Amino acid sequence: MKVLDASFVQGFIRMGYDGFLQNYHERNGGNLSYRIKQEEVESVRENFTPDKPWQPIGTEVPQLAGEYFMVTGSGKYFRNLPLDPEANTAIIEVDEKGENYRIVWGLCNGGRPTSELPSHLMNHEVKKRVSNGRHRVIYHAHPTNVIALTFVLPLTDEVFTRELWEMATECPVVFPDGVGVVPWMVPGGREIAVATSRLMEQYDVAIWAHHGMFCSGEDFDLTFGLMHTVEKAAEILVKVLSIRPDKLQTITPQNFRDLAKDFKVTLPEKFLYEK
Ligand code: 2HA
Ligand code: ZN
Repeated sequence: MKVLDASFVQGFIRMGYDGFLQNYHERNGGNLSYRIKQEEVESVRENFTPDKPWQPIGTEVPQLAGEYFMVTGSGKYFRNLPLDPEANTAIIEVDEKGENYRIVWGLCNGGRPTSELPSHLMNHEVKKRVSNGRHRVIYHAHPTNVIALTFVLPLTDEVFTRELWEMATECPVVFPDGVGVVPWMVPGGREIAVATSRLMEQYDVAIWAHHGMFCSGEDFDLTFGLMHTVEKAAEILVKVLSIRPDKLQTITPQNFRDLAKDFKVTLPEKFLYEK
């Protein structure tokens, strides 16, 4: 099968372009990666040209040895994804040590995988383990309202989770584990990758202060939907804070406990503190 005919490739391109349409990806902002299933690798392997040099990942991901990923390209624009997927994305293979990668398809006009490859692969490694292999998608975007909130809320998991949960009844059901927050750090390297992947042990969402957000999920719909839900809650909060600094009424800790019971989710008590 041609790579572009594979449904995982079509899903990848559609998700990326949907992110552009939501204004999550100005210029070359954001990046997306998908841990390809073994049968999907086999279905497109005839197109691979594994003659490119191995390159250092910049960190170690031994639990991803031998795995293949579809990734967006460094400096590439999500806006251009559907026009030329082969120039803007790549399929990469991780070596047997989990220290190097090589491009086996794509980036046909040259280039490298996403500058955030260390964060993507370290997040994949954690999520593969804690989800028993179910999570396959890591998505980084620059959603406006989440970024705005990192200037006005304390940068703690507890405050971000609670404030976002209060903005829409669906939120604690969609991200019951909450969200983690990484203080401002230099992007692109191992240090921010380590900090983010630590949060991914507990959460499916990590917010990067003054930068953007990472989401993890099982498939393209769930992961895009998670980014969309968190950013929509952030948009409501920005509007509420803009109208008046204090809420007249909200969803209370007891409301959350009642919701958790009926919707059969566990909401950690650390987020249900008295204000
Ligand atoms: O430009 O979003 O974090 C890509 C990025 C880097
Ligand atoms: Zn970014």
